[in-house]
Amino acid sequence: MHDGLQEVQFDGLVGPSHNYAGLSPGNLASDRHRGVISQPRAAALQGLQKMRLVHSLGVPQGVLPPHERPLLSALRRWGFRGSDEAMLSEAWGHDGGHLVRVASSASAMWTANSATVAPSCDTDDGKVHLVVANLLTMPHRSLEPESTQRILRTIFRDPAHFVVHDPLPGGYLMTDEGAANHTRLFGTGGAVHLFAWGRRGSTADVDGPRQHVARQTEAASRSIARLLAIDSARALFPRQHPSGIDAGGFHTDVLAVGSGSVLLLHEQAFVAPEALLAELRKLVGPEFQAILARQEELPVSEAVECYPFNSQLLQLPDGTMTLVAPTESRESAACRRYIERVLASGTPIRSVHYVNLRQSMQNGGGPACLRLRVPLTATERGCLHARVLADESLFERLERWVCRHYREQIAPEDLRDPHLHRESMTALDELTGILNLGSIYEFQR
Ligand code: SUG
Repeated sequence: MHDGLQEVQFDGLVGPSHNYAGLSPGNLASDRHRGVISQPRAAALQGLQKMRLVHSLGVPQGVLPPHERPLLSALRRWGFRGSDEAMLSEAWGHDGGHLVRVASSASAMWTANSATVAPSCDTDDGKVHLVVANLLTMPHRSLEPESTQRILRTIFRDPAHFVVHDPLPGGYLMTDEGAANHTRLFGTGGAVHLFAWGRRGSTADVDGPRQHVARQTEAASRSIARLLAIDSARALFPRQHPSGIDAGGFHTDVLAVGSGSVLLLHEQAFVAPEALLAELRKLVGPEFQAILARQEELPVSEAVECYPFNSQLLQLPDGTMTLVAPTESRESAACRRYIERVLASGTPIRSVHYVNLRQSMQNGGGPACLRLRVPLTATERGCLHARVLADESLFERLERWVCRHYREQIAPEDLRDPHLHRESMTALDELTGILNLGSIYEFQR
């Protein structure tokens, strides 16, 4: 990276309503843990622990606030009336409580899905561009973009440096899951952006996944590349492998991760991986290195279960890179061996840190899902609004805040409890003060 450009990791704080509702078909962990009792306090502390680690490695760490949940305004727009309590209780009686579960998910924690980002050095107007993801495929996630947009427009509000684009219109044609399907690589040849997609969107797919839904369309990926205002010669649009999606690789970042001139991938991440890697070598430069895991070395089912490719790949101040990987990928012999092979293969990746994110992992969200990468120059970092760049004292304040407000456990039927909503609003109200965000929530207006 150049010009003082540094990638800031913006992690989503786990919200007070973190629970396991089995809302994401095609995400095998979400399905498997449906109805399990969750531990919101432990979940939020695990997330903060990871942020602390990243910050201690010398990598800039940012935080993004949870969204308001349950989102009572959604219940109101679905036609429920009366006091908050009456509405929750009436909605709970419909469809076995499904609408309340949809309105209660803390899924905004997975900020890799909040937006797609291009750094100012890659865009034609020299500004950082962010496109808010519409997240239209999963109903609970489709409730996020409105708040995400408000939050990102608050933090990245300086028009001299930042452009925050609206989520894409166009419904089923334009379904978009944000940076989870985007990778920026960089080498002596310059920057290259990969925008992966799982279904075409504009035409029927006969060759798509058979069991699970493909969440990102090619039409959406191409729109995002246009909006980001990057050189079209530097954008590639590989297709996610349909068998990878059917195996549970619902986002590209479940089966691949890249940064700088390195790409780690499973052979079922993309269709025709060899052709893609040859193209990347041409564009990124001769230093480009890919470590491809074959099915024999690491079965895709194990990669989906243990998430080694959902590691964060971080550039360290000393010029080397490190992997922040979930502990699950150390517990699996095949994943651990793959990571050892990565460390021994002569790339700049020299170390691995295993982190316990069990609470998020059980919903299909690993280290890479929990962060949005935003490469910023020193000037741009100085122009961020609000206190979202973390340091030790912010971590301490946030940990105390979590311990004060978060429940230890949430069982499925707790979601009907109106106290949970009130407790969450009290917590979020205090958080906007800690992060100096102003009144970003509907309930504060
Ligand atoms: O969209 N899980 C999220 C996980 C997102 C992971 N993100 C990335 N791969 N970047 C999802 O499927 C589960 C919620 C529940 O079932 O309660 C959920 O939304």
